[in-house]
Amino acid sequence: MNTQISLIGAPTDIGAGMRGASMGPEALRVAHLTRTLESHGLQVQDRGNLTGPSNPWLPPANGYRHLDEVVAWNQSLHAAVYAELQLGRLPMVLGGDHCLGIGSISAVARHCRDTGKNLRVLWLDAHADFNTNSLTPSGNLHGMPVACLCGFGPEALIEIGGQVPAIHAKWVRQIGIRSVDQGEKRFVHEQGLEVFDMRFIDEMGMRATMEQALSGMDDNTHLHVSFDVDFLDPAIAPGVGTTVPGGPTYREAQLCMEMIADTGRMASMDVMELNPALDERNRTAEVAVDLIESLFGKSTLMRK
Ligand code: 6HN
Ligand code: MN
Ligand code: MN
Ligand code: MN
Repeated sequence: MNTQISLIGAPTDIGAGMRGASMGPEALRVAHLTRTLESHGLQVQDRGNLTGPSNPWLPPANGYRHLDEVVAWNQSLHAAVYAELQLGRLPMVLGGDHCLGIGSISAVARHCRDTGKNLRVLWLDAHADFNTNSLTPSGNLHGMPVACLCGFGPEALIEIGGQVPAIHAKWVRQIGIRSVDQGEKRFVHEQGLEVFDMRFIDEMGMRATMEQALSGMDDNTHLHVSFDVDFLDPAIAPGVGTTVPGGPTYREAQLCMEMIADTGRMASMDVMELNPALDERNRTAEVAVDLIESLFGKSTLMRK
């Protein structure tokens, strides 16, 4: 795996239904993200934070809240992530809310087109994030990034990566899903997204789930991990805006990350939706850093 990591802070809550994810990047830094990665022999460059429009906190217009601002943040993130990939580095986006997945993953998809790689996206989340402006109950764009990436969304967002759609639904595997809106559910089925929901994880266990979700990759696969911190059970991760009970436990989440690390294929990632305003003494940030450590191959005595 690439050992040259670039941290890119995207301090905004522009697509969320609650304020506070804008403080996510700093909370991850305070939880010693850089030092922790370095302790595993990784070379980390913290590129600091992107800047963009502030949150005007307006109601939806045409089914979208803050569309222009969301576009601006995602354009800037797209450029930053693409630049790091061109330098041969592994970009780690520190969100920020999950609408930023559009800028991040569209850049990864563009890089994969340039280099002839096959893209696989692992979407770790309580939510499918597959709404459109007609399906959304909230107008919040953090509920729509996967749909936008698949070509369903406002023009300015779906074309950020230069090709529409940026990705195909069949490249995506969603894990940990347990909250999907009514219309969104129909659309997920219609588009054939592969969803390993909590029911599946309950019945099959995390190991079999991850074996399936990670199957079919090869030497030419670029694996992108989009980690929405609300993937985790709220008992271990209260610091998110949209908690949903019944998520993976600490150990299940660790196993998920360890199995991703074992593939050696992860080449870019996001850490999204951490909301320090809702956290308790930064403990959700600390859990996120623990899990990121496993994602980069921290292992117990049993392995190397
Ligand atoms: N996230 N499905 C809900 C909505 O408003 O569209 C919640 C979305 C949550 C998004 O957590 O990234
Ligand atoms: Mn590359
Ligand atoms: Mn999400
Ligand atoms: Mn979520």
